[in-house]
Amino acid sequence: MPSLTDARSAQLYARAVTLLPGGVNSPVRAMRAIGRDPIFVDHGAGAELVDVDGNRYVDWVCSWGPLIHGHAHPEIVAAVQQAAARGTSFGAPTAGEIELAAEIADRLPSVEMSRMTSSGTEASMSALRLARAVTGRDMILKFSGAYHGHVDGLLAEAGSGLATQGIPASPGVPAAATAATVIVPWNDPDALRAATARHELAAIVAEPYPANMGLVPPDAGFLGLLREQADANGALLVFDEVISGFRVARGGAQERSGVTPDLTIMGKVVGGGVPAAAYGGPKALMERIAPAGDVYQAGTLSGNPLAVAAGLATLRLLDAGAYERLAATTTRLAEGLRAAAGDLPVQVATVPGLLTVFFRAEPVHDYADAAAADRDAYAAWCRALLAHGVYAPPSQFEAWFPSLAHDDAAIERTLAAASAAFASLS
Ligand code: KE4
Repeated sequence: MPSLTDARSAQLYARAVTLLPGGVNSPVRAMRAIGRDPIFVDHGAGAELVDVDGNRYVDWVCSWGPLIHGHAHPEIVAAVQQAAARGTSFGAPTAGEIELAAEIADRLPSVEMSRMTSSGTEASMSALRLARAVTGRDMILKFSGAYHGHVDGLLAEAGSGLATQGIPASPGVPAAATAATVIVPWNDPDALRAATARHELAAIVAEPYPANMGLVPPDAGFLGLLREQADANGALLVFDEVISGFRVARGGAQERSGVTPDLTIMGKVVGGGVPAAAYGGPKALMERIAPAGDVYQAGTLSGNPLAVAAGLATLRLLDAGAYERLAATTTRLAEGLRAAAGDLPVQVATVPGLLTVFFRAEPVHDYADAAAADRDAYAAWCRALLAHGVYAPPSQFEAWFPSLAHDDAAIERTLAAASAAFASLS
């Protein structure tokens, strides 16, 4: 197997760990889940990432989703450059923020009004604060394996038995914060019904196409059941579309599934790779947010001109054919990976614009299934892919993010590398 020259990455990593926790600014980048040190990036171009040692990779992480047009798209770069030349931040309203809110509303009819934040975590935290204010209730129901950012109350694991109060999943998270969180398994109607029968909820929050336990699509009818159970319980239904939004369809998962949430959390694509996220919903709900209403939420760089410029350019480049092309790329990749895996115990889960390769003989239906996948095999396969010039998500619990920059050549390169990597396992 070819070996990576990573001397410069190793040099940078040795210094990084003296200044940054784990040498990185976000844990998954450290590549610990695949048993190697991180690769430091020099630049990206289209579907390609080039590291500081000059190794070139077909990149299927694409910054975890924002880069739906690939790296350094000239029109997005130009938009950011032009915005920066006029000033990087004002702490005052700009016309671009109105335009971006309008583009969001045009794609997501349920989001009549939105508020921008600088991260998905902030957007999640704010949407749930609004749900609690609107309902006058505290309890939030989430699904095991789903991730909505590092919000204290949502860094929770299921307590003893199903449908009971959550327990902290990280030191530093107060038990009181997770006591208002109830966690049930994904795709489990009985557990969901038991929890909604037992608790008066402020909200049911879900990634409609969960991609933080790897991609585990909802069973037929399950999203509809979330809507029905939220209504029966008097809770809001909150879709976390940070990943699925503007990716699985022009109108995200709520368009593709036909299930409409009360509030939507957005991120990634909406900022085009510059820090930006948002939450939104009907005016009647959103006008509770300060200063229109009494629910406080704020952010120095919320709606930042550079992020707004990148987000507007990104959304406006997503023309009618974009989603067809992205779906075709995803299908081509998924079918090729299944073929390359041959008789190996591998599942390839996919929805348009997203994909996960699980090392497991049976389909993955929930987090327990995902956690039972062979992480060592995934890690070895991922390391082999890197050696063959393909940068796949360095964790079994993440998704691949196809982009419009991934052409047939990128797919062919990936499938050749995947075959070689699968072969190196057996
Ligand atoms: P941020 O705070 O990282 O911008 O967004 C949090 C978030 C919220 N909701 C969903 C569905 C998300 O996937 C995320 C963040 N996604 C991860 C990747 N699975 C970001 C990568 C990282 O943590 O470095």
